Amino acid sequence: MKCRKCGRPAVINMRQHKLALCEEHFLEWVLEQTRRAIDRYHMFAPDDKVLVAVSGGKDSLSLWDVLLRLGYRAEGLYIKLGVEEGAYSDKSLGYVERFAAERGGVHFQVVDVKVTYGMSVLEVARARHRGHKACSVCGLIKRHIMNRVAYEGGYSCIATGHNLDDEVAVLMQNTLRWQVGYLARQSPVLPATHPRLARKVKPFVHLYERETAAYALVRGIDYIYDECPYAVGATTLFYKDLLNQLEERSPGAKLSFYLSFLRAREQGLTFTEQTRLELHDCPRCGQPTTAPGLCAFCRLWEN
Ligand code: Q46
Ligand code: ZN
Ligand code: ZN
Repeated sequence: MKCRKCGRPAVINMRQHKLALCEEHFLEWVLEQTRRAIDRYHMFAPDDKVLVAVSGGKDSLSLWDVLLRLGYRAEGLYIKLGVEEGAYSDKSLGYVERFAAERGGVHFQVVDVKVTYGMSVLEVARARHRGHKACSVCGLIKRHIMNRVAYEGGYSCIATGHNLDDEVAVLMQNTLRWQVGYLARQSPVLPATHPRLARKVKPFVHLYERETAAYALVRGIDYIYDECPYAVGATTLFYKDLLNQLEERSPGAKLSFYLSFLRAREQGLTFTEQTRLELHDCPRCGQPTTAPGLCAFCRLWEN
C-alpha cells in the first residue's frame, strides 16, 4: 500500500476515507482533522487558554501533543485518583510527567484527590457507596475537580481525548435505550450552563481509536497501555467490539452513524432538551446543584 500523497510506503490505511498515508502525511492529516473539528464546532479560539484533561493514556496525550503543535495554549490537568492496583496512578502520572518534560516542561498541574480531600477515590467509594462501583464516585469527583480548576485558572474550556469510538459506543447505548435526555446532550461541545461549569470540548471526535493509537505510536508518544483496573468489563467495551464488527463489514459505518446523528439533531429531528432543572449554588464549593444544600461532591466528604 502506498501513500496517496507521496507514493512512499503507507503506515495506515483508513478504509472509511479510502485513504492510505505514510508516516509524515498521516501525522499531518491528524493535525488537520483536529484543527477542522475545532473550527467546525467552534470549540475554542487561537488565543483561548485550554485545559487538557490528561490521564496518561494514548488519547489524552496525543490530544495534548496535537494542540501544542497546532499552536494552542494547551495546559494539562492530571487528577490523581489513588488507584493502587498495579500502581496504576503512579505509573500513569509518570507518563504525563515525561511527556511534559520532553516538551520543555509545558505547564500542567496535578490534583491528588487523597492529599486534597483526605481520601482516595476508592476509599471514598467504599466509605460512601457500599456496593456502588468506584466509577460513579470517580466520575463525580473528576467532573468537580475539572470544573474547579478550569474556573480558578481562567480556562475557556476543558478538552478531553474522547475519540469517535468512545462517542459512538455511548451513542449506541443511549439509542438502544432511547435515553432522550442523554441523546439531547451528546455533542462534540458541551456549553457551560453555569459560570462555575466549564465548557467541555472533544477535538478528536472525528478520529477512530485506531487512528489516535497510530498517532501516538508514529509520533513516539509513550503512554500507559493498561486501562484503569476498574474499567475492565465496562459495557462500553462490549459496544465498541460490536461496532467494530459492523465497521469490518461496512467501512465508515461508525463515522456515518455519528455524523448523521449530529445532523439529525441539528435539523431538529431528534429531541429537544428536557426542561432545564432549576440550579442552586452549593454553599460550600459554589458549583451548581439541582437541590438546595450541599452538592453531591461536597456531600461525599461530609463526616
Ligand atoms: S471512572 Fe472508573 Fe475510569 Fe475512574 S475508576 Fe477508573 S475506570 S478512572 S474513565
Ligand atoms: Zn506520504
Ligand atoms: Zn459543593
